[in-house]
Amino acid sequence: MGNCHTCSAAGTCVSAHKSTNEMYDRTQAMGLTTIFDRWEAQQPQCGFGMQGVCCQLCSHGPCRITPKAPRAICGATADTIVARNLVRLATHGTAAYTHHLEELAKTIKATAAGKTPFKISDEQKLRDIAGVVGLDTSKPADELAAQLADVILAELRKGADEPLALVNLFAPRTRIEAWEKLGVVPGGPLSEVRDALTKSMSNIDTDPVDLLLTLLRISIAAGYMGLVATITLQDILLGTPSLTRTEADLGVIDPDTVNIVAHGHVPLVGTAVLQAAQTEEMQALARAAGAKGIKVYGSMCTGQELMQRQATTAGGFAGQLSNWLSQEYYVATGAVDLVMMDMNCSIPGLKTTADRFHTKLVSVDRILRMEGVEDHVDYDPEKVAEQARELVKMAVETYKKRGKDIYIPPYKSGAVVGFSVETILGALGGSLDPLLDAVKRGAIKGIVAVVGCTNNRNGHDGQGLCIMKELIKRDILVIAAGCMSSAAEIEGLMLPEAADQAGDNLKGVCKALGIPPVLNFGSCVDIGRIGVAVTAIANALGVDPSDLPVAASAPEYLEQKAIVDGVFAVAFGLLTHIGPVPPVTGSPLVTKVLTQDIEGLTGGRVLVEENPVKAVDAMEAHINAKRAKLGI
Ligand code: XCC
Repeated sequence: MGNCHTCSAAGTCVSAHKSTNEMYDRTQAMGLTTIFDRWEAQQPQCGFGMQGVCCQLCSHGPCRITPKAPRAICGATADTIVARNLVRLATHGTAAYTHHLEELAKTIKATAAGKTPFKISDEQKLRDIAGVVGLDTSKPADELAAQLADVILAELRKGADEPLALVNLFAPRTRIEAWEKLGVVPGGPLSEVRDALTKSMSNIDTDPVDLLLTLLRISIAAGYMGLVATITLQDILLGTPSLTRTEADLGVIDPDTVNIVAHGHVPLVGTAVLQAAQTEEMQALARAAGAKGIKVYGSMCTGQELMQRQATTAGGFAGQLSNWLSQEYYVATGAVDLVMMDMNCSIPGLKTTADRFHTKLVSVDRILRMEGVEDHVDYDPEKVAEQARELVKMAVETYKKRGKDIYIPPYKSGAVVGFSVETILGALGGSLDPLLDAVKRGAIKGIVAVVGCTNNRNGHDGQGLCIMKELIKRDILVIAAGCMSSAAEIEGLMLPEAADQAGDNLKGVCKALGIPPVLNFGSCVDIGRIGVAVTAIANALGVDPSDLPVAASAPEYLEQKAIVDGVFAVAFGLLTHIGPVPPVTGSPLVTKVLTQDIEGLTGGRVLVEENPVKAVDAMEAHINAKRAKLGI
């Protein structure tokens, strides 16, 4: 993987990014233990866990499946244990998505009642979607928005036996037919979560095949509600992303300002803080404290959300710092005053680093708590304007305690962000045809969504970046979302100039359109936006998504939401590369179903390949086969 990494001056190469490598050297010199050290301390990791064949559900356990003990004490096989563990992971992910969606729906209702600092920012999308779900679109925007939020909340709470209307309204017809055949058209996600959790208790559903069908069901529920509905409501409230130029990497941190980081997934508090931070009253407070002003930065997915909506929200976003694996290192610059942690992906290790400096960690979501963190400003849509001011004031107070030990790695890159179906249509003059023509004539061989988390198993962002670079070299357009977006931004792959790293054909298309070869679709929730884009392309060509020269890759998947995303992509009909190897290899049946048999049922399958070039070989072969089948 050598040439995909940039080592620090000291030669440290824990990450694909120079900035993270330098910061790791700095934490080492300080005697601070951070994530890469804790990783080392955990090696070697348990082979049973890696294969998914450890069951701890009842007090007879833990049971581990071995050739000598091929069944658990209850009689469960490796197939049952692996499938059940997988369902539990996906259930967790789906549950988390419903929290994000519910917060948004409630915020829209409060906004419609004039009780928040937000406004309905994309009225066109509101009216379009309201029309699709059957609402009377002649109503005033606020009233309509409240009704739409009620529709979504009702969908969320539907029974498991009441098919989700959103699937019926938004999924390609051919997909619905495939899912109906399998009996996996889901009901309301909360009911699906309850059923899946109940089934995966000990001795309820012990049939691995039924558990895998449950996995599909819950992932489709998450796909249409957790992803598609969430991004739709988010666009309606905060604005559909539009093209913006921004900067990324730790070098964006300004040592002379009060620095606040929005960290997590739900961009509501972050947006309110962006607005508050720009008021003269707050800026004056910062100046009185000796700072030049206040800056709000992004981290992980909340950062992607804020960055892509600068035109519709308050603006004033100061840049994206990094992704999941680098959270301790931006704190270790010594120049971050306050981190607002919303929903998931705030690691407990952050507190140790924050304590070594002056940094204040604040949870801004009622479901997030961290050992040792005492400051909670739990998001309340009706109070968020005041909460935002309180957070900015906390940051100013903390700034006063900032020490002199500051090091900001001098690296940053520009990035063009804010791609979506709407911006692509806008850039192409209102029709997908120029893009489809480029695909048909082979200038764009295919499209791969490189999405999801970052993972140290193969080096921070190393796999993801290698895969993206290799794909564009082969004239395959990349769409990124989640922590993979940060990885690409930092390494300059989201600049139009990066077209020079693409194959000649893709380079020509990018230069003609002025776009980068890696398009930023935003956060991990924005995988829903990718689903919408693939649906639009499939509809325009009159084929099923599984017929398209398209694939997905989550090369560094990490957590439970990513599992759901991956399974949703497979249900959607896509070849889905997943790395590192998910904990299924202990089950011959689950491995075979997910990597082979399922293709005959949904058209998609999981591709497991840890070598990035070989993974790209397989995705390219898949794309070529789909092209041949389409006769293009
Ligand atoms: Fe978390 Fe979304 Fe994963 Fe990154 S990408 S590690 S979930 S922040 Ni979704």
